[in-house]
Amino acid sequence: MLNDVSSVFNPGAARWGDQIVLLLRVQNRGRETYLLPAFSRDGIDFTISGEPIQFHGLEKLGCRAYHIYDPRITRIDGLFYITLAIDTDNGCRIGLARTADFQQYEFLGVPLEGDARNAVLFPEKIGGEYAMLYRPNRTRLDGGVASGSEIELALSSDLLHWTPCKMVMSGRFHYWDELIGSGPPPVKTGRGWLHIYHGVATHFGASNIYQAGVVLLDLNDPGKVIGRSKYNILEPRELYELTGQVPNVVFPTGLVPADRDQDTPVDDDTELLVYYGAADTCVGLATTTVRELLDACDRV
Ligand code: BMA
Repeated sequence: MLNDVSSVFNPGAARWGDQIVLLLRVQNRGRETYLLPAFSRDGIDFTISGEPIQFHGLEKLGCRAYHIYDPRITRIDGLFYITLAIDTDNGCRIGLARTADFQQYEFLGVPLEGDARNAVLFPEKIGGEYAMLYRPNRTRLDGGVASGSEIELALSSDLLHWTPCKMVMSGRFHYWDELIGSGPPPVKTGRGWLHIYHGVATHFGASNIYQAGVVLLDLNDPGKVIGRSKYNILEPRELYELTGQVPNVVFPTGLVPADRDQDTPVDDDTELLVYYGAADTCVGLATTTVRELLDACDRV
């Protein structure tokens, strides 16, 4: 059991039977990082399960994992796939894990080479292949962490071996989304794959501002952007978003359609629960609808 926790943020989210599961990123006062599952029937009151997750097979990483964090969860064929960021001596790596029951977790490996973060899986094969969005880290924030301004697409026939495919979208310099990275996994709608991403404005002296926006990707070609919000859809305004371990941060990582069976496709009226890290200190919940997000995706 973890005692004296300093911060709980950036959770992955999934619907599991009649419950919503969050995989919480938890830090203690040693600034060690743990992932802990939490369960809820209404998506608001969560019960945190006692023990931090242990990944079986983590030796496949081939080096020491200092922190495993920012999980994103995608259900594929009844199993839950978890994409992870892993801090190692060689920089940040994407990790891929799997669970059937949120009790046993199997580490499957590192799907792509190189320094990268913010990987998310699409929930089904597209054109015969599994698809993943990820963000190579080719930039470094002033005095800070490795980051990047391009989201890319990788494809796989078996979920284990991945091939980089193409650059999907870039940051817009001087505006709200200069550096970018995927948020929660994409959601299939009648008009395209709806995908929330985060953008960082780096041109303010005192602090970087982490915000969220939305992009629409072609249903049959997820590397093709067909709409993108000009403005952010969520920005730090509340005190718990403005101050904390890292100020001025909203960082969405979990999205669950409200009140529905997980196998029912969403429609425009579907309400969405968006879980996000606030100031790298706590978890926020924002609600919206598919229609509201589609409307925010200006044509490009
Ligand atoms: C990003 C990641 C996130 C973090 C965010 C704000 O680069 O490290 O885990 O929430 O910065 O600090």
